[in-house]
Amino acid sequence: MSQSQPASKSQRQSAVILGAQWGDEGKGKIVDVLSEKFDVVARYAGGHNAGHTVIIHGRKFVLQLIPCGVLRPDCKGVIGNGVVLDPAAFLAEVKKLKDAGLPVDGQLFVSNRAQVILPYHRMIELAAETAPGRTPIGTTRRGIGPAYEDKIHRNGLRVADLLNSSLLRTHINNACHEKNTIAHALFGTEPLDPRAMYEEYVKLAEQLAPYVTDTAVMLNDAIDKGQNVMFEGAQGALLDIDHGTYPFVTSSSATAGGAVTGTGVGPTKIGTVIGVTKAYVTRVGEGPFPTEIDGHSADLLRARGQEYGAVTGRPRRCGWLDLPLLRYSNMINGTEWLVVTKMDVMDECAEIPVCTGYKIDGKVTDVIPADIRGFESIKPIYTTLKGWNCSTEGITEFDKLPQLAQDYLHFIERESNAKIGMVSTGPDRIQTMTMP
Ligand code: 2SA
Ligand code: MG
Repeated sequence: MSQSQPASKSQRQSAVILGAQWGDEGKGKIVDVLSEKFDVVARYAGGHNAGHTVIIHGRKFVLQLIPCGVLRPDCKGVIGNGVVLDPAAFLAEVKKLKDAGLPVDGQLFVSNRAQVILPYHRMIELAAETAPGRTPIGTTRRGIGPAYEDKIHRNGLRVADLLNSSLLRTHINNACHEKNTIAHALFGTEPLDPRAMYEEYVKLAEQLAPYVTDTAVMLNDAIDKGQNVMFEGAQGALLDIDHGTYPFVTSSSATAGGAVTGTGVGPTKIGTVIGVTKAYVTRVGEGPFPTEIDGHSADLLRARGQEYGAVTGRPRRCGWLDLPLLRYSNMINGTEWLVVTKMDVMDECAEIPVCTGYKIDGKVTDVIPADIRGFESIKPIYTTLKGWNCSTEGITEFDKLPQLAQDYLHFIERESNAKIGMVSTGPDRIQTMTMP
């Protein structure tokens, strides 16, 4: 294993931490563990479609929108401009944290330039996902895609605009007119009432206002003062709108580049990139998955790993580790460090196949197809490693892992072009090891 560790406070380094696969790699827990070394944690993409589960001393927290850093009293949380914010979901999450006794006020900040999700975004997504003739993506139905559509179409409502009541009224009136007409014509959807929507959102705006600030200024000031900022990714690299398995992706920049555009901090100020990968792979929603398995092995991984959507409760599809995709993810993100999670979930696997390459049309290749048809013709090439067949749960030192588990990690490190900095052996904060 590598000699040094991922960004420590003494190195004065900011870092992007993101999912290297299709999301649900266990980023929430890792962000929480690493946030001890950071002064600020900032979300830069996605919205309340993310489900970050953190277990602290047996107590479970599921955060969808708020960065995991707020679970540490001395760490600030920022929702950057690249996020799409549902004000009602945000305030409900704030309430949940306050009810759990966590101090949120004065510690949590929302970008004035973040885009707002409104009820018609959900209405349109729901209608489109279920409309005959459309390919369903298997979205979380939170209105994420339609909110980003409006942003790129220069038709969105930003948090700063939400706080301006006359602008809000005009925006809601115009948008409802347009969206109601389109949704009714295309999908026969019942219209939404703009007046009721305005009344609701003007109240939400009032409650949101104390959290709103220019977070780009705040983050740059923090870094200039020598503080460490962690940029917390949502979803995963393979769900990125540009680099993922399009069209079966989310609508934001889940890769490292999104940290720059989604917060207003330039790339020269970000020190490193940490990718989080499971010891196997899962995916929720539709789309290609070359190493997907079913039957007993899939059931075992799903049951041991509790592989169900944190937001929607959907069972996640399971498969073996896909090294061509991990190498691709490491390349597009410039990943320096890997964190391998859920090692303990593999404890009962007698054998562990790992995909080391692809065969497409009879040719061995490491190229990731750009199109879905290309993905469908992949025949994964597997190397089968021996399982360790004993419990690794809660082990916190690399040397105490069974030799075969150490071999598995060495294999991943050698084949993935990134250094393993940390390994997780259970859901709790303390079930984590840093490499020697
Ligand atoms: P969307 O709602 O527009 O972002 O959906 C588009 C695709 O992105 C996938 N997606 C996710 N994949 C894994 N985890 C996510 N978060 C939740 C979780 C999901 C859940 O942590 O478990 O609870 O189901 C997430 N969010 C979006 C989605 O499945 C679509 O394939
Ligand atoms: Mg998740």
